[in-house]
Amino acid sequence: PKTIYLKDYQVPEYLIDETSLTFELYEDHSLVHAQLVMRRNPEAGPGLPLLVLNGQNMELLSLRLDDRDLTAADYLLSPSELTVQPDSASFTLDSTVRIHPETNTALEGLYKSGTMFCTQCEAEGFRKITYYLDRPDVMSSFTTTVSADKQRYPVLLSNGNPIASGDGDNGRHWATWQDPFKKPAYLFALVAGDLWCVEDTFTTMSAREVALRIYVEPENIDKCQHAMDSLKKSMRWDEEVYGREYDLDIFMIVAVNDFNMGAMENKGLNIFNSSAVLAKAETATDAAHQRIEGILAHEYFHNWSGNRVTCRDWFQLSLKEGFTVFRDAEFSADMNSRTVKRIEDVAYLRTHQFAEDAGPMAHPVRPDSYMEISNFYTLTVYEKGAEVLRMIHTLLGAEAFRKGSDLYFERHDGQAVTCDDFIKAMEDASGVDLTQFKRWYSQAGTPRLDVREAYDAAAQTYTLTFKQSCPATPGQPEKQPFVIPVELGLLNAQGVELPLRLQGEAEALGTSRVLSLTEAEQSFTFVDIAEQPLPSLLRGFSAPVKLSFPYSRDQLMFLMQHDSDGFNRWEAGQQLAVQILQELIAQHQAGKALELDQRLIAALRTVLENDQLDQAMVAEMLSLPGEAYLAEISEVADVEAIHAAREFARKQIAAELFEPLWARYQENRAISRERAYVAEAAEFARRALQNIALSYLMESGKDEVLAACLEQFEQTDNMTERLHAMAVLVNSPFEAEKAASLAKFAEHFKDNPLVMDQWFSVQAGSPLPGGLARVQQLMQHPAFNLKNPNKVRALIGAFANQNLINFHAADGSGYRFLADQVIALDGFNPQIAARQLAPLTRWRKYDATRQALIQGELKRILASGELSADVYEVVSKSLN
Ligand code: HT7
Ligand code: ZN
Repeated sequence: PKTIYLKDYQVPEYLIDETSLTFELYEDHSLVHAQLVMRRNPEAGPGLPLLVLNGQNMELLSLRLDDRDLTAADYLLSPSELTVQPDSASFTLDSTVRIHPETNTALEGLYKSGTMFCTQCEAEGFRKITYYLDRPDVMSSFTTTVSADKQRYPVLLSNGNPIASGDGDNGRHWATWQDPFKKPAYLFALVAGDLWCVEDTFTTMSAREVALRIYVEPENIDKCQHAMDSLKKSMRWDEEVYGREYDLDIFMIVAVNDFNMGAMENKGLNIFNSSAVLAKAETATDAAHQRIEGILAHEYFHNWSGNRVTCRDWFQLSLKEGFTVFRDAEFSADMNSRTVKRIEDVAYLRTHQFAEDAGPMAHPVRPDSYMEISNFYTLTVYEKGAEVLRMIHTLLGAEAFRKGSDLYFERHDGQAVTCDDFIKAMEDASGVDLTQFKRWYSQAGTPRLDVREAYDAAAQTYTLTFKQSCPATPGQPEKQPFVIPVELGLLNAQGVELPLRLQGEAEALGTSRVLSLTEAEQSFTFVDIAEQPLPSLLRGFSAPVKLSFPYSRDQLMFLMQHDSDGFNRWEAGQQLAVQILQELIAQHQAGKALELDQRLIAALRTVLENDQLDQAMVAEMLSLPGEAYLAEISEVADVEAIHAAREFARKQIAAELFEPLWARYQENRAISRERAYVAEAAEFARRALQNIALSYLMESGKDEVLAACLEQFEQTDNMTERLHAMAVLVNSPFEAEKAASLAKFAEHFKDNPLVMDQWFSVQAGSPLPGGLARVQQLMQHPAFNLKNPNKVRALIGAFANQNLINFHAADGSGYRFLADQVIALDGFNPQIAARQLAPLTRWRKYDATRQALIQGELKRILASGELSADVYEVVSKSLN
């Protein structure tokens, strides 16, 4: 495969003003007729160069240029392009192609999910539907007619508004849709199926009524209400917070079972993985409800950040994805607990994106090159991209940021633009120069920030010195200093926050403020500091960096109790736990008996006994840093020592804090028994605490806890309680109860694929010995299907990403298994195959033996035959 470079970008030679498509869908093939009204792009210069259209996996049946039928002598056909010589600056090109959605297992382009036809065109799927200029800077208006058998496919959908429909011959029917907004081909969508829909309306801020429809297979019609509520909340929030109004008369969502990602923001016709839409108390957990709310918002917000203003090229992906993730995170923070949302996002970023940034696939938020763009829908582009937006928000303040986003949407409505255009709008609206800040878009790697303090009692000054550095990443040996916003406060010995006045300032500016670091090393001196303070640094995780300050354990315990910043209270607890777990890891490695620093117990006891604290915060503070995070922050990750240390700490906590945990569990379980399930923040918080308490309590092995767990499993109206009870049983030594609960659950939910995904994941994630054998056995289960991405993620993905102790088995069996699955998957779904590779790309983190075993598997994949560009890119870069 060849590498594409950002520096080679050129404007398109031709433009497509109007696109008229006709689809004839049949069981054994489909026909696509495309009429493209085209013209020479005036920005591309003079002359009439060759017109090169993208197209793959299709059979060209006819081609016509204006009124002239073209024969094979008039065009050039390759496996990926169709080349034609236009003879005037404006022309119409008509083509008819035959394609095979019924055998399209890659789930890209037009394909079948069950009995339904659907599409996925981002990033480059449209070229598998018809010959086209399949690039985001070619924007066209689309009119689409779909025809299919009426009985099998009573519902025929595409983008925009329905303008005509009717019956045809042989039991067929048709519908025509017109999208008034110009869009790139990646936002095209088509759906045909036997679907039911839940309907509602939304009245926009300018009093227009919009029809809302969620289409699902008939058996899922009872699981749409949460998605509909989330959609309406998102629409209102985007009006209130960003002044963005929906623009068509109808907004449709379709749920499909076979989908490579979470969802897709096609104009007016979003297509969702069914796991990102369907929820009701009995079948979806609280986490699933919250994920659905977030994804609904994300896709809806794309209508402006992505669709009305889109990307010039795929290097600019974070322009829409980073911005939209930032928008959806703020939405979720407003709908639920802001601090808890931030904690969850930061924990995820630090565990997974930091690992990506430190590995062989590390790339900037705006990559410079790629072989296969599907590989760049990454945590860096999405999550780090959102952090970059958050930093702009922090540096500019909410008001100027809003002015900047208003200017951006106004200035670029209907255009395909770059990250520079976005930054320019922010600069113009705020007057802030973001030139140096833009390094966040071009430099990969996670910056390190080392902080030291100096207190001068005589002068009553307190100086913080920040030293930033960033490790080398592929192709980037040296880095220039970043702009790093550090929000901080200073606490005195009573935990009171001090007024913050920097040397040279006339007066103090509050007790929490943002310092903007711009140099490799920089000092800030605060004046009027009467006693040695304790700094609370990087509040709210104001920048995606690895901060290091030599806190003692006692200081961390103090911050846990007194910091006014909720995020930093949690962070202090995490740092305390990390220090103590690292000590246990070292003890394990030295062959010593493990001994837990009792300060961890004392700190958690205080948290558990604090009834003023939000229950969701209590649950978060009780959660020890995960094994994957402990691996990420290790020089060399010793999976056995990490697992042993964490398990030991959990057991100790359970033993020492049994009473307060039991009290918290019982009080919440009693409430759960009395109340019907409600999907709202306070209840999520309550159940989160109830469930984490149960996990610890089960470590005790006591009969009364087992009885409580079984009672929760049996006597509940919701999946949050049932699944968690089953999960803790699965991880327990109670073999009979474990087998019985798994069997009962599977029998009850065998016809619900999304619930069975959870059943697979719980077992795949169990750290008990024999993990690989269990996963291999589960792959034979009738509910498992390697062709379905959700099943792959639920079983293979959960094993490789969440079950470190089994996946990293010293004999390399986990690696061999994953490599086998990647090779198999690559034969029919390259995107999913490449995504499963992530854990193998991290080989440098492990000991020499494991490094050799993983490299061996990567080489075996490389030698296994003809690979897709997707898998080839990840494997070859990982071995470099
Ligand atoms: N913008 C969407 C990206 C997407 C995608 C990309 C590659 C392959 C399949 C895909 N499905 C959806 C999703 C989003 O960020 O909203
Ligand atoms: Zn997105």
